[in-house]
Amino acid sequence: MSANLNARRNGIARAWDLRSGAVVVPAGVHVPVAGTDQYHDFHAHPEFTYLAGVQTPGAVLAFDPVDGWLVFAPVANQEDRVWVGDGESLDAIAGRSGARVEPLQRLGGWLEARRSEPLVLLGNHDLVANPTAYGLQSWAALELDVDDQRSVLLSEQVADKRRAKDPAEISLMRSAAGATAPGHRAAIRLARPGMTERQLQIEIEAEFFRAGAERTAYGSIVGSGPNGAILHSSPGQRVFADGDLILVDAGAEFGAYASDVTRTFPVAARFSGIQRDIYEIVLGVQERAIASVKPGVEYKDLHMAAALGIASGLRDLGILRGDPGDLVERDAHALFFVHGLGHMLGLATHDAGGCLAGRQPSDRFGLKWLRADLPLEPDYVVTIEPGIYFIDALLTDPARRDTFRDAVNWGLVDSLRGFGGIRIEDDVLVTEAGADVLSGTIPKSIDEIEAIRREALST
Ligand SMILES: [Mn+2]
Repeated sequence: MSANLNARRNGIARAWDLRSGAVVVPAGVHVPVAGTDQYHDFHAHPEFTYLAGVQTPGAVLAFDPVDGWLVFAPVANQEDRVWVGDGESLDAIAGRSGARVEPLQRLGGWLEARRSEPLVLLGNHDLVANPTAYGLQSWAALELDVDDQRSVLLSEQVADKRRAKDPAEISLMRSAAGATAPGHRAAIRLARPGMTERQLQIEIEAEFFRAGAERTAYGSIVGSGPNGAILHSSPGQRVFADGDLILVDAGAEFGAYASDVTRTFPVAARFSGIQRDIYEIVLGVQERAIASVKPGVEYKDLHMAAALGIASGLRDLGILRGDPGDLVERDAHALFFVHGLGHMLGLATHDAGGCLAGRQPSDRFGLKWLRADLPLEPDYVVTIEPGIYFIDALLTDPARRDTFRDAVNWGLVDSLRGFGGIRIEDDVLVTEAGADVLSGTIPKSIDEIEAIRREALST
């Protein structure tokens, strides 16, 4: 791993091509929970994790073109050792990272020696706001000149490199998806009428952790019945009823890498007629998008093809009216498919580098939540996650009802309010040949899901 990390850092240094100045990449520090003596769960800044290969709270990765790379890491004091233990030794950090490691106390001197040079600040900018947490007396006293423009440029260069995952990263992402699979299978198997969203969340996450997850990659979403139409619905005390759909969007994190998977299934042994019709539209759109993944394809074109598929499916069901191409042109499909087709995945769930530099997110209703706009290349990992939802906040908006008065069969739509939503999401590695679906072992065909539900409800 450390040889691989040295190659990664050398590649970044070549891309930066710095002739002068220095770069610091703080990991971030423990953030206190206000009003208590506890701390929020620590997440190292992804730029630090990517370049240092460790996730040490309070550490700073530093670089200058003469001395190369160096990690400054905190050394446990007596109080730390009493309450939380010794922590990882500097030698152990050096072993995992492959970089030279110095105690954090030397950071101030290292910075002072670079007082007259332009400084690039990447990673967590809390170093400036909270220098004492890194053992520095004061930021102002160091009289350093942070070059904001250069910092943005170098951060974009790191994001460029982060798009294509190297073999070590792909292996971690396979492990994350591998730990996610049993959680989703358990959800489809264990859901019962009378159970709450929260109870199902507990079963899902227990499977993630048993399968090796270090934590969940994001707050698990379990939306039953109408809650399925809330895109990020937090699992609560709602009780599953026989005719509900359950939407589960949950993923394990492994080695700091995320997985992000969604499945939707009925509480009953079978999808109802309209549930099946809409599920078939979403699944068809998702499978066609995955089949279209290959190097050179523009992600936005995949999104637009999915929008067209959803518009024509909803037109066939009599929910939308008119030519599907015109409906997409007017963003009528976005009343039901309001988010983007997916996003980059990696050290963050919505990973860095989703939009190519210079491409601005559109403010069009049908595109403003599209988080990826770039041509696909080998070793990118993206999610493919179309959905159809009946979202009260959009469907009861008088202005939208007026704009789309002729494009939508409002009588039919109003009869479907409370349906919830259907989303199907997989994690897709782009290969030379096309797509390698990292989460592909998780059931999603109607036959597979109904077979599991039938079996579950008969025992
Ligand atoms: Mn996602």
